[in-house]
Amino acid sequence: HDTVYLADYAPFGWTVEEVHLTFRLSPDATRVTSRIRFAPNPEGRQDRFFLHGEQLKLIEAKIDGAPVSPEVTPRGLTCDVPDAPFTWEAEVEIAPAQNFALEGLYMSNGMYCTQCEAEGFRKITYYPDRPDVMSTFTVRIEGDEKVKLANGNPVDSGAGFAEWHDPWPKPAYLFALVAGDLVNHPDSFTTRSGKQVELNIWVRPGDEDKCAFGMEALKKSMKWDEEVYGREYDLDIFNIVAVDDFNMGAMENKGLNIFNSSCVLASPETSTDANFERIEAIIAHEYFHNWTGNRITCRDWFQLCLKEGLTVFRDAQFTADMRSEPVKRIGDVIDLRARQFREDNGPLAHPVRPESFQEINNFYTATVYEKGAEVIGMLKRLVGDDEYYKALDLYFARHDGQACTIEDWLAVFEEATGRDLSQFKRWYSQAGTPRLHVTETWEDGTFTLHFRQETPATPGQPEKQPQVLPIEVGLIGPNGDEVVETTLLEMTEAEQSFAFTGLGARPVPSILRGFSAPVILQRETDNAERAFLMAHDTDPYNRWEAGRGLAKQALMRMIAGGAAPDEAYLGALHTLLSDETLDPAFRALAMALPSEDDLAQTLHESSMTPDPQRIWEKREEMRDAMARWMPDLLEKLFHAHQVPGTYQPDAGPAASRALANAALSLLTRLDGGEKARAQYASADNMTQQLAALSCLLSIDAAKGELAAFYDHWQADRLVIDKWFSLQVAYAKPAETAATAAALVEHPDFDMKNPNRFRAVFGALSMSPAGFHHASGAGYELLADWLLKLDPLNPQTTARMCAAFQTWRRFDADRQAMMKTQLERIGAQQDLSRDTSEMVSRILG
Ligand code: B3K
Ligand code: ZN
Repeated sequence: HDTVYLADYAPFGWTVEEVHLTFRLSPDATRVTSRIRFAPNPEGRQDRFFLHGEQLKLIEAKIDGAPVSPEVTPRGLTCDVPDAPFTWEAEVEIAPAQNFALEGLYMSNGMYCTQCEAEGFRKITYYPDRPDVMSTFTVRIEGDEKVKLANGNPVDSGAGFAEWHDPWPKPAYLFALVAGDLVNHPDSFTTRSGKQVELNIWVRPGDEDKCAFGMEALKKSMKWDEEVYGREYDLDIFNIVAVDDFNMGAMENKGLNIFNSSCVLASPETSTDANFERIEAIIAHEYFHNWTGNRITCRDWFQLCLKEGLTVFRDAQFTADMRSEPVKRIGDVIDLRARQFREDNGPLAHPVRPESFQEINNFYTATVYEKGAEVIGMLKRLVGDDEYYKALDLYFARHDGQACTIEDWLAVFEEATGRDLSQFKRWYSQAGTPRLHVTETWEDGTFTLHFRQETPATPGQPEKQPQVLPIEVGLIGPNGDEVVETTLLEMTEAEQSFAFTGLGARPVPSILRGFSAPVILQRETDNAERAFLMAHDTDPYNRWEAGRGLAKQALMRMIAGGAAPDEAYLGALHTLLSDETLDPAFRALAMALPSEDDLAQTLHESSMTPDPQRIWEKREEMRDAMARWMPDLLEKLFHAHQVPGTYQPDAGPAASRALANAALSLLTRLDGGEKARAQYASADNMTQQLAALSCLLSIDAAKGELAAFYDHWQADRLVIDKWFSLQVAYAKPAETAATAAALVEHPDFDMKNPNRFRAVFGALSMSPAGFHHASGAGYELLADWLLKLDPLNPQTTARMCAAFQTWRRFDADRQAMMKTQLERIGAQQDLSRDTSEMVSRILG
């Protein structure tokens, strides 16, 4: 398969002035006719006129009305064209009902829908399918479906047709079309300049009662973007459509966002608090793309973080404003460490702006998204809030309507702030997680922090240069009072020291407050100091971090040294949990132990070989100890944080439920599931029901409830996804693979539906002790099913191959078994480009 390089970028030789498309819908033979006005591009002449096109049947092509015979290959066509503006017309036939890759035009439960990002438009018609080619689109849809939608504003409709016009020039990846017998949840929004916008969420009949929350989230997002970034919506209508078969979360198509139904449909009975929070965030994310992504898009796919990093950063700001800022930050750091650090420290490591790829869909990663957002956060910390918004205003003013690069983005910041960002730019080009070592000295009232940074080699990048690290630091005096408030240290050298003078006594430093840079902090410290910070730090993030450090130390000593659960940790946790002034959501987070994978990663960092089974057992032992150490407190928390009255998904009641349910999961270890069973029986919302069911599953006492749950919810596909995944997630490690293998025999298992496939196999690969069970059954089962899925849906297959990315961490037996499975996948005839690239990168 061919590799594409950033260094090879060249503009397309023609500009596109306008695009007219007509769709005559039919499941097995949809006809798409295009009329496209091309003109030679003064900024980049090319000799050969090439249009992308894949899996298309070309019926006819014309230039300025005269038939032509282009040279057609499986990747596209070339044609002789005049050296002047011309009109290209083509008719192609496609088969949406046969499209299981869910890219291009496909069908889901009888409805037509599209997914074009990154390179799916070429499966709809011949076109320069690259983000720097922008044009207005007019779309006519012909078919009997009740509802026919496309981008932009509606211009005309009648018996069997609808016409849409999108006045904003856009790249083809933002094209969308939906047609089906859908029903809508309507509303409207008046922008701050007084423009009335029609809003709709379109769903399958029967899902109408699951739209209200998403609609509120949309209106809040629209208002927030006006208030915080000064960005108004720019069309007469904004449509969201829920689709059951979808490869990812959602897609920001101009004026017509398409959502995985799991990321928009919500009701108290069927969705958990976590679902509600995620839905609110994804709706915001896709809406925010209207400015950061659509109005200003990417010049090429290497610049993906330009829109994704920034939009993730914006949706995180939104969630922090709607809910709790520290809780959002802590949750994001947990995810970053779990997914991005894992990627950055293994064979899949790549820069936030990659420099080559075979299949761009493989680069919609935690690094591009989440580390990309961290980079924006660091920039904001370095320049300060005022300068940040000044730079953003300049970005929107200067680049509106353009397809841009990271260079354009940084130039705007340099100009708005007068800073030189050339060193900062390394965050975009250097892969790998920097290690930040710190030591301290104390002399004559001066406290000095000595930092040393170092980034390990990553594939293709043996040597690393020092990066700009914004390090936020505060100092706490021995009596627990803060003596130096949060101060931003700007580290630019490989080694650098910062002194704080005039102090009366040696302080305790609180370093990397708010997780101000995505690094691994390496510092010799003891538990007394951690407990001190856990009690006194004014920075809630570092207060949590201190507790996590204590828990991690305790677990590491149990795993590596056979120690008993640390009473100092249990005592400190008891103190923190008893503090009723602390946000219950914060306390619930403090109660969660570092994940199995986090511990495996840490062991590996310290040159030890993680044993997934032992990690699992020691975490279980610690949780038993927690339950036995504080039964009265847990009982008290459980009762004090019950939420009376009608279920509300807001942050306040959700936080109470999180704490009560965290207590319940420990209490279940003591009471044989009595309280959990009672909660299950009386629950009137999915949060409480699922929490109780999980508790019962964790002690293997959920047989009756599991069957009742299925009977009750069997008609609700999103709830049944939960039913599938919980059983795998809570199986004992020796039974995880067998549980998954049994579930795929269930009549409701459908490998073609990505949500269902992920419910089973995502849960398998995210249960470390089960997936890495010494028998190798987990590896083999996953490989079997990835091989089955690849011919149908390469994107989802490739993504799930990442389960094997940590293979080199483990012992020789496990390594050999994983390598065997990776090689087995790699050897499959006609393996997709997506999966083959992933397998070869993982094998290294
Ligand atoms: N931009 C889309 C992701 C497209 C993924 C293509 N494989 C959703 C988002 O980030 O908002
Ligand atoms: Zn996005």
